[in-house]
Amino acid sequence: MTLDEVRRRVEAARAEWAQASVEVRDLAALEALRVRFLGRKGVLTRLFDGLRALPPAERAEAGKLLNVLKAEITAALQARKGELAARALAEQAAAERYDFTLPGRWRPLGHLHPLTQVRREIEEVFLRLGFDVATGPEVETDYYNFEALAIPADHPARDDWDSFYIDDTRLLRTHTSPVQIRVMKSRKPPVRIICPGRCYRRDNPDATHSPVFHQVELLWVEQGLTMAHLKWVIGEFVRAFFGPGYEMRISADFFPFTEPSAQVHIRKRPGKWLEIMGAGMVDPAVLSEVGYDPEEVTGFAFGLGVERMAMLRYGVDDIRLFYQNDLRFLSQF
Ligand code: 2NL
Repeated sequence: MTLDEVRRRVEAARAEWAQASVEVRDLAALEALRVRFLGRKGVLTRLFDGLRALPPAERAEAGKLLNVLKAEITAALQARKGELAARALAEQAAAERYDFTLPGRWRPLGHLHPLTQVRREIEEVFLRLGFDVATGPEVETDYYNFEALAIPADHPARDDWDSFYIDDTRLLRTHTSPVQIRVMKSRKPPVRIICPGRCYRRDNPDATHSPVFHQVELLWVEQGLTMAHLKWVIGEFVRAFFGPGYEMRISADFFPFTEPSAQVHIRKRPGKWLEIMGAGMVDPAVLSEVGYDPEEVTGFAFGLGVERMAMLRYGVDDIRLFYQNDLRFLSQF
């Protein structure tokens, strides 16, 4: 080995580097190039190893040449690495850029069932009027569901509440009136309550009947209450729930637990009369049964169907729609 030979090899290595380095497109390729030239078995390492074959007098000169090339390559690698890293970052930023003007992805949002919405609305009307909400069991006894309400076992009126019996004495309540019986038996007058809840009757389902349905009953017992108070409360409800501009009509009806009994219709002129509830003055026999003195206090009650209120409010013509859980129907509320 001679100094001239070292010069030729250094020039060859420089040319090889110049050509290879322009082809580098990414950091991985750059690293491969670094290993190829500066690695343990790299081009330069082999050249440095070759110095040992030179006469000592020429080693320093040859070593300088190699060190210059090594410095060139090291500097070039450093510069190129910076360039490629900056470019990679810019490409990543461009790929991940957010477009804040794009519309968001639609997420279905749940809401309360229309019957729950209507029930709560009815509750709020009466809560504002000073009534408390009372609830009770859906599995009731004969006594609370019928007898305390003056509907004895052999009474033909029981047929009006054709019921689901569990055994000889227990049944699914056919109305929420038993809740009122329970409350009256546990409190002294005055009593001002509403009793919302699920009820059951053995009806074949059709557009206006469902074996499961919901009621809100109201009860006010106090000294000196008359039909005039009943009419006032119902009028307040009609205005709050249906809005202003309704006429109200009260006519005679019959329920075993009220005397007199009434049915209530409303209409918006021009329009037809719509029945919204049954009502009446609590029968003295019912007051006595719960331990109240009918000479001391009077009371009135009414019962309305939540489904019926929802149907009137929203123009729904088939009660079964509330129980089919079809989102095409439910999502409209
Ligand atoms: C209707 C009729 C009504 C009552 C419910 C009642 C409860 C007690 C005493 C007296 Cl504890 N009455 N409730 C009174 C009249 C009518 O409901 O057709 N509802 C849908």
